[in-house]
Amino acid sequence: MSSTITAFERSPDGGKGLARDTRARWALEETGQPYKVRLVSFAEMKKPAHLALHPFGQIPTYEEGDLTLFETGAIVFHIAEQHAGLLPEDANARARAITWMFAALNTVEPPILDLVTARIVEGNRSWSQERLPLVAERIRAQLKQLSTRLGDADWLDGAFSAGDLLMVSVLLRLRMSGILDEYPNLAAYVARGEARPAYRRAFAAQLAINAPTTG
Ligand code: GTB
Repeated sequence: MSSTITAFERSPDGGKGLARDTRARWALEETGQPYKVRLVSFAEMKKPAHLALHPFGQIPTYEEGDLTLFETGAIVFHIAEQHAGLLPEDANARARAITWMFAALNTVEPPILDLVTARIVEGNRSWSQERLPLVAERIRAQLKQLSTRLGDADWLDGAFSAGDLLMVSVLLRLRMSGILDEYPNLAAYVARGEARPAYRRAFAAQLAINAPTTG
């Protein structure tokens, strides 16, 4: 059954693929599922029709028959559970892949989001320049451990999984900061994720909306 996701009518990143619909698109592409996209404006996201789908008035949402989901992690997990390609068959390997999904969203992403907040939302506060290095150090503390764990492997635990999909997506938000390049194996890991045909299709689809080429 085809699903419908929501995405920004116009993403603030202008098509860099950082808005979270890219994560849902990537999961759908990895598992070969057709999907539709409904574009919403910032104003529409806060109106009752969208709030009925997403209580916090955000994107992405996911609709499939009479099921509606929000939270990208839950959407990716649902897609991975329903379709082959993102979670291993073996029960223990599957549990470990799910652990990496949570690690990406609960451990690695929070300080990265703090950096975005510190730079963009709090950038003009008097204390901002003092806070930024502290936030960056918290990111480095997690990346150091992640880098050690990944070592020379291609993916976090055997074959590419939904854990890698979310970890690569989370790390992508760091690229502009230069911090990712301090960990060459993590930078290469992210590049491997971006090189996957499914990621490229997902990226191209959101780019077509946010930076359409003029004829
Ligand atoms: N926990 C939720 C999830 O994982 O799904 C968070 C969802 C969320 O943050 N959605 C954002 C949103 O709808 C878009 S993705 N924001 C509008 C609002 O809250 O009113 C976050 C995002 C936005 C923009 C960029 N960017 O421009 O680089 C990157 C990421």
